[in-house]
Amino acid sequence: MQLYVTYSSPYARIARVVRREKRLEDRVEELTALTRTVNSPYYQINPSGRVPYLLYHSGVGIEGSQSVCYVLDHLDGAPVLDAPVGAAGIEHRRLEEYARSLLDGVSVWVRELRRPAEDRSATIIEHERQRVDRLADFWRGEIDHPLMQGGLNMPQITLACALLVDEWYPGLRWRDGRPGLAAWAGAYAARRSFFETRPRETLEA
Ligand SMILES: N[C@@H](CCC(=O)N[C@@H](CS)C(=O)NCC(=O)O)C(=O)O
Repeated sequence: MQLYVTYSSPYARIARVVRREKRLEDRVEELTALTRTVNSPYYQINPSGRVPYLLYHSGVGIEGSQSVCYVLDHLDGAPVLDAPVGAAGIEHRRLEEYARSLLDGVSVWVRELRRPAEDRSATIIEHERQRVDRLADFWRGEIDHPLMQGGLNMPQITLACALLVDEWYPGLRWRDGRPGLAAWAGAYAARRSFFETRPRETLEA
């Protein structure tokens, strides 16, 4: 079984974290994909060209961090990441979606910064900067929620991967005035699964 990733994708990092948390290193090989490149050989493997992508039994693959993590979590027959049933399941989904909203926002922002300076949109960057600021305030208010403090789950992993995009790009500046949220993220950054998937470069504005 092969998990295709890039080292700079926060979506791929979610799957890379789950692979390590579930101790699947021997069953799931982690391979880097060449994305955003004309005629990349990766397009023969996953036509969408996106990561993460998991090639599982009989050569069938699945993409997307939520779906890939679902498969990884169920491989050992002892899933721990599924949303609970009932009201707690609604809370789980509400929080995961807000974490994903932050992740989508920072991803658009950082994607813009990776373009040559003359191709960047100041409007998009400012729109996403304001979204990140609002959502960081939202998370400052929700970070003590029992689902964000208890056993590891998808809302936690998704939020940690979104916030820790500032390991690539310190310019996100969500930590300013939010020491509780910074302490929460710091605990995840120190876990083996996050440490091993930390960025290998930083990006300046
Ligand atoms: N909704 C997807 C988003 C995945 C995604 O956008 N991945 C980006 C990397 S951050 C990608 O593969 N981009 C390559 C491309 O757009 O060609 C998920 O949750 O995994």
